[in-house]
Formats: sequence, structure tokens, C-alpha cells
Amino acid sequence: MTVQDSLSSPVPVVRKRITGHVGFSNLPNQVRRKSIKDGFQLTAMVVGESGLGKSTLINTLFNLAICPPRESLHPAAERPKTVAIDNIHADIEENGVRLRLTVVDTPGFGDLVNNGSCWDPILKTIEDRYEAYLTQENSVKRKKIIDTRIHACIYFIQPSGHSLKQIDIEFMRRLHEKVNLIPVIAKADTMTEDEVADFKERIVSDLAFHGIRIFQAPIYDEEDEENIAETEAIARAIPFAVVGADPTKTFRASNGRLIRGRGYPWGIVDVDDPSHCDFILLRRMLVHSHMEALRERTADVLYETWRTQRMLELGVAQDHSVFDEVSPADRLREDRIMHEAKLAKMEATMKEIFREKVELQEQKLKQSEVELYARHTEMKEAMTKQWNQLMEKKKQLESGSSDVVSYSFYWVVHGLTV
Ligand SMILES: Nc1nc2c(ncn2[C@@H]2O[C@H](COP(=O)(O)OP(=O)(O)O)[C@@H](O)[C@H]2O)c(=O)[nH]1
Ligand SMILES: [Mg+2]
Repeated sequence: MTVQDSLSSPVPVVRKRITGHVGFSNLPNQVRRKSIKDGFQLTAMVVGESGLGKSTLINTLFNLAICPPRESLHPAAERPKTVAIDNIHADIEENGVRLRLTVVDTPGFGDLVNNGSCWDPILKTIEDRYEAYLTQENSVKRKKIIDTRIHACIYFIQPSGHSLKQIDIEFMRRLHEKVNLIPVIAKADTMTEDEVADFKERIVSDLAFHGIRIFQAPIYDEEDEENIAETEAIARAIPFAVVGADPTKTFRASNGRLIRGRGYPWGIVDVDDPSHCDFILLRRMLVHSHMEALRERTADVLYETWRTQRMLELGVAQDHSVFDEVSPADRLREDRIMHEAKLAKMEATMKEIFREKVELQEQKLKQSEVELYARHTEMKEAMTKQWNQLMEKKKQLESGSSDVVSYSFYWVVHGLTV
């Protein structure tokens, strides 16, 4: 029997529950011990206009002053010319588990004089990081690969209460297939509960209309009911309405409990209270329950799609015969990825065409509206002119007829006297 035969012929799988102790049920503990030894790593990016509370939220999330407060820009100061990319590293530990956290801040986003392409430096850093990973994967001598890929991008939406702005849509449209997008409504304490609910609804329908795919926490098979309920609650809360608090400032509640929040003359907004805001749900998704899912989607879907496209761009053709000998499953996987990448590209092209058509139609409508208005004004002016002329004529006629009367009166009088 050849290798080929052994791979293609179906192998019967025997499912048995072992009664005696063999030992492999300890595998999860081995993984746990190794993970604790190696530690974990998370790279999160924050994007949004300055002053929306990005640094404050990161500090609140990890309960540490990781991101320093930025000095506010004087109104008269010159606006930044480009979006900067700042990396902030922190090694944090909780109950013996170490986490290497990298926060990628993007000061200047939305603050430029022309925000036309302010997403370019952000897209570039995401792709440069994929490129760096690919280079390490392809190098002859591979030590431990340093992974700087971005696992999550928290996008801050201004709490305007209207709908998404053009810059929000343009940014998310360009990045949703490159990074796990997590949209949040910034400074949710500035809106009422009803306003937040309405705003969320509008954002969700805007995202659906523009075909923007945000990160959705997956529900795995055999998950218990509690986890499923939590994941569903997280999914319902997106986009999270968040409130950030200075981690060095706490308030004491009437029952003596220390509260992290924001103090107002009428009370305190408690960031850790789910009835005040969605901060807890965001933290659950990002850190507590779905950090691994974020990393997995980055590596297996987003990076893999980018990698396939990049390899094709570089002219690397797929040699299926190699995979025939190795594993048909791998070949299928490879084909699927290529097919998905092709579909994604086609979908993006179709969406772009659709968008352009809608824009063109809108422009045409606007143009005909302007023309209609101009015609209306012109007609109105012509009619006013005509009206004035008629009035003038009427006046002349009226005064003319009185002249005729007085003239004949003159001759009657003078004729008689002469
Ligand atoms: N009302 C309100 N203010 C906030 C919130 N988060 C941050 N701030 C304030 O907004 C200002 C800008 O915050 P910062 O985190 O530096 O914003 P960044 O420029 O986006 O990083 C600071 O004065 C914060 O105290 C929030 O959730 N609600
Ligand atoms: Mg900041």
C-alpha cells in the first residue's frame, strides 16, 4: 500500500471511552503549565479622534496607568500632518499568569486638516506586521517567531447620537478584512440610556448596509449554557457603550465599596456596573473570554487571507502535486483559503462598484436639484419682471387716460374762451 493509497482510503475511526487510566486526560494540564511558563501576548490597537478617551479606556481595562495622558492640543496649535503609530508595552501579571500587552496608539487620527486618507498609516502598520511575520516564517533558520500582529482594533465612535460619520465608515470598510474590529461608543456617560440604545441600533444597521464585518465572539460546540449566555450578551451589546475612568482615582460608595468611575454633582458613573455602561462586557470579550478567539481569527483567517494574496502577488504558484503526497486535507484547506480570498476580492470589488453607482446617482440627483432650483429662480425673476412691466404699463395707461381727460377739458375750456 502506497502513502497515496493510505491517505485516500477511508480509515474507520473507533470511538471508545476508556475505563482504566491511561494518562492523556492530563493533556490540558500540560498545555496549561506550558502556557503559564511561556506567558501570553496581546497586541491591541486603539483608533479614534483625539479626546474620545482611548488612553483612559486602556488604563481602565488593565487597571494600570499604561497610557500616559496626552497634553491637550491648543486650539491655535498647528494640526498634525500625519497619523502617528505609538507602541506602548507592558508586562502584567494576574494570579501567576503573565501577559505581555502591547497597545498601539494612533494619535492624530481624524485630527488632520485633510482626513481623506488618515487610515493609510494604520493599514500600513497592520500589513507591515503581517509581512514581518511572513518573512520570519519563510526564513531558513527559524527561532521563536516574534509575533507583532495586531489581534484587535478598538474603534472609538464619537457619542454624537446621530449615525456613523463618513470617516468611521471609510475606516472600517478598509480595515474589516485585515483586523478584528471592535467598535465602541466613546464617553457613553454623555448620553442617556435611550439615546445609547437608538444610537447602537443605527450603528448596527449602518455596519450591515456597508457590509462591514466586526469581530463576533464564536460559540464553540459543547460549551455550557452559562458561556453561551455570556457570549450572546456580548454579541447583543456591540457596539459597546463604554466609559473610562482614571485608575488612580476611586470613589467610596455608601456601603464602603471602592468604585472606579466618574464623579458628577448628581452621582457617580460606576464603570464596573453593567447597568451604567458596557465596559465589563468589553473587558470580558477582550481579556477574559475571547482573547484566544481574537488571536486565532487573526492567525487563521485574517493573516492567512492576507498571506495567500501576498504569495500570489509575489508570483508563488500552488504546486498541488506536493500536497498530493503530503495530505489531501492540507490541499483542500489551501484551496478553500484561495477560494475564500478570491470570493472576498470579488465581493469587495462588487461592493465598490455598488458604492460608486450609488454615489454617482446621488451626485446626479443633487445636480438636477440644483438645476431645478436655478430654473425656478430664473422663471420667478422673469415673472417678477413681467409683472413689474405690466404694472408700469397699467400705471402709464391710468395716468395717460387722466391726461386725455384733462387735455380735452383744457380745449373745451379754452375753445370756448378763445
Ligand atoms: N465624560 C467622559 N470623559 C472621559 C471618558 N474617558 C476619558 N474622558 C476624558 O476625556 C479626556 C481625553 O481622554 P484621553 O483618554 O486622553 O483621550 P484620547 O485622546 O482619546 O486618548 C480626558 O479629560 C478624560 O478625563 C469618558 O468615558 N467619559
Ligand atoms: Mg491618548
